[in-house]
Amino acid sequence: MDSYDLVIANGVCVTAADVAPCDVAVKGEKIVLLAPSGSLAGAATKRLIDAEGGYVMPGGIDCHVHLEEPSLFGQGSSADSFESGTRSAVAGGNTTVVAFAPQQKHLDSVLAALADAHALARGNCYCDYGFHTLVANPSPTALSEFPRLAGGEGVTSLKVYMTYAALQLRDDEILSVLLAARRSRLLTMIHAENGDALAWLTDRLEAAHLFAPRYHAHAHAPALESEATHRAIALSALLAGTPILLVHVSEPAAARRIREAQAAGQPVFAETCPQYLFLTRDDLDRPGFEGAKCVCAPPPRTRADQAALWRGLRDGTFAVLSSDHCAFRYDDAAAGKKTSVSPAHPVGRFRHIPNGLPGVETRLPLAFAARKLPPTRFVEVSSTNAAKLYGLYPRKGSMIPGVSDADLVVWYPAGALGEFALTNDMLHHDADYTPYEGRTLDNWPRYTILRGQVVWDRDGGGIVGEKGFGKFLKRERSSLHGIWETVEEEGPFDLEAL
Ligand code: DUC
Ligand code: ZN
Repeated sequence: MDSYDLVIANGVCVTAADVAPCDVAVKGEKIVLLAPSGSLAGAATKRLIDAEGGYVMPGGIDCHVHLEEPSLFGQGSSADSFESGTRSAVAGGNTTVVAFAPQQKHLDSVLAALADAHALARGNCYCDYGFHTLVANPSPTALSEFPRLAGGEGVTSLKVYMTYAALQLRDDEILSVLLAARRSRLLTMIHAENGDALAWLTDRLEAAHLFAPRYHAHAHAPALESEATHRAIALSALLAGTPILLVHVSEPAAARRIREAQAAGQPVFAETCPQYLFLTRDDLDRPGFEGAKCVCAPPPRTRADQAALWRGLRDGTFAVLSSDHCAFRYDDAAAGKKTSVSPAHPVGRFRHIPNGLPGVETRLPLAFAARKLPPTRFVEVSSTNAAKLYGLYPRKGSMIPGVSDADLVVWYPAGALGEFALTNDMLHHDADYTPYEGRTLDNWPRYTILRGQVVWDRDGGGIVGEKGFGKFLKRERSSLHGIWETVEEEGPFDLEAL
């Protein structure tokens, strides 16, 4: 019998396509064989893991995390560094994250921003990582750098914002970005909220002395998201169907518009996040200032909206379920949520509450416990589609022998943990809270394996991987649904002439 460095025996393997009891054999950093359950238990030379009937899946890929960014979303600064954020990621079953390299508005170059992000991440990560460029200033320099991003740098996606003073682009600027991105085959991620209307509403609410966290949800009205989503889709269509991905979609009208564009054959993709599936706007109305723990943008909506988003995850409207992890400490008046509290505003001013929630570690366990997706679809939206969308497939997000990295998450057998309440002290981020405190869960990643190495062993030391083992991933162009192969070359006018 051949021998293998690592064998995971007696698991139920789940990919985006299949569910089957089988053993997984690993040599070096790769999966090399899938074989009938129990057949490889004697073939491990270094380590044998008995999955005892638990699920074995490709490691989670969280393609939307904010780590160690400057202050961009109101005041305050990120609680999580690349070190603490990726530590938290592996404890939650993830083997890859894609974070942002933020260009600030006063700077010309996106390559310089990328170099800064590399300097922060290099040698500090527990899991593999890539970067999306964040374009806040589409200067001639920045646009001229796109071919290099897609080529040598391996950064094949970028994000633009339709809101936030520090980041917002006008429609003409978005068009310039989309056209340049199309030419370099970069996927454009869009935060769709109408920033001007939002600022106007915020001023009106403040003029009426409505400052508490719950008014954040009033200012970020659903109509502002659906309007901006519609506009983003129209701009993509204007440029002959240039691919876009709407990030963190929170409400059904936006989802319906996305579905309609998809049905018409437009290359429009979408993401949703756990905060829109498990929180509601009532969470912004927790006593005192506690609602600030759930302030993110867009905000959590209603129970009916949650149900619509689950439907969108099942029916394919949403390709990915990401965390949008963007952690700020709560009880921190210098850099966290409480920077917005003052003697004049004891419940803070919602406009100054840093927007964002911790969630990289809880994304998979929360979605697992919800039991609203078939296992194959769970893998597809939490790993496989992220790999395809962001040019990592099939090295990541799959279990193809000889091809896929041995990036795996092994769950406990059904019922082994019983029901338990989530508490922040179980988590490995540097935030001082989780918005999901007290939620009932019934499973957790038992092992996380990155390129053949166990990096998280819940019962055998917790974090057992090393900081710096996580590698930077150069990404290829997106391959989800062959988006660049099928992109229309002919538009209503000659794009090459623009
Ligand atoms: N929304 C958040 O809540 N945080 C970070 C960025 C964003 O768009
Ligand atoms: Zn966003």
